[in-house]
Amino acid sequence: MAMTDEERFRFDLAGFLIRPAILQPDEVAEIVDQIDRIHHAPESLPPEHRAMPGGPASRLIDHPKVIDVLHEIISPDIRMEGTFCVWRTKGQSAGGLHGGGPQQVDPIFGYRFQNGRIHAGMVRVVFELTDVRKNDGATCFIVGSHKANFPMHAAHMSLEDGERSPFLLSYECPAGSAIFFTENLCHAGPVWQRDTPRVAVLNAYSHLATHWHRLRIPPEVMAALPREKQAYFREPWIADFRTSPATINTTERFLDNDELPIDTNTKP
Ligand SMILES: O=C(O)CCC(=O)C(=O)O
Ligand SMILES: [Fe+2]
Repeated sequence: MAMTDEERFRFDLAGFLIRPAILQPDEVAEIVDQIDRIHHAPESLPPEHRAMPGGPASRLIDHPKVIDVLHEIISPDIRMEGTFCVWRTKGQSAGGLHGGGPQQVDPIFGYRFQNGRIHAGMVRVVFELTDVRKNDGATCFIVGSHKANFPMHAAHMSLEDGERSPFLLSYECPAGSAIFFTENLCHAGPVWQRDTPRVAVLNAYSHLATHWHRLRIPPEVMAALPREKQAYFREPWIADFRTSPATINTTERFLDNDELPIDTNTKP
């Protein structure tokens, strides 16, 4: 168990958790440069670095301080579900509050606590690559809404100044921090308020047995990843009973056999 008691308590209580400054400044700078070029001069990058999670950003796929949390709150068997990056300038936003409450996008996103441990469905990991201060407009959350028993109430869904729910929380953190949240938590990407852009990578993970979003990762980006990182995009299943004993879809099996398929967006 790699999470501290306090981290576990916080994630369960609020639905999100911050691990501050888990990236070194040079790692942050390299990924910021990549995202800058992706948005403003993609041809200055090799094709396999022109989209997430390729190039310098591939470091984030299996960052040990992220994976240990995911193993505990999702499962030891996880896959990467999706990834995108933002270069968000002042005035831009991702949209309003969504998620939370009992109805859920689908029960597969559900947040449960059972047998002494957390079982989160899809989990988003936001890497903030610029310093974030209070009220800058980073991702915000209605705390506890991942466990809410009543539907989200209209009186708590505003992002307007003076009309915000007292339960709407955001965060401040240094560049290089990771924020984890269950996708069943009500959240929003509000209007960015700073002159310097918000640069962030938003990755999503889920249980190895599930697959919600079809991948949009360009094949050349996927093909250039090392096999250990491609393992996060292996087929979504646990056991194959066509063999006896059953074959288990482990990372080790994937690494031992280069023929095993990677999920790409070339399939119809
Ligand atoms: O852009 C943001 O801050 C939040 C994006 C979002 O809603 C999500 O990642 O699910
Ligand atoms: Fe969202």
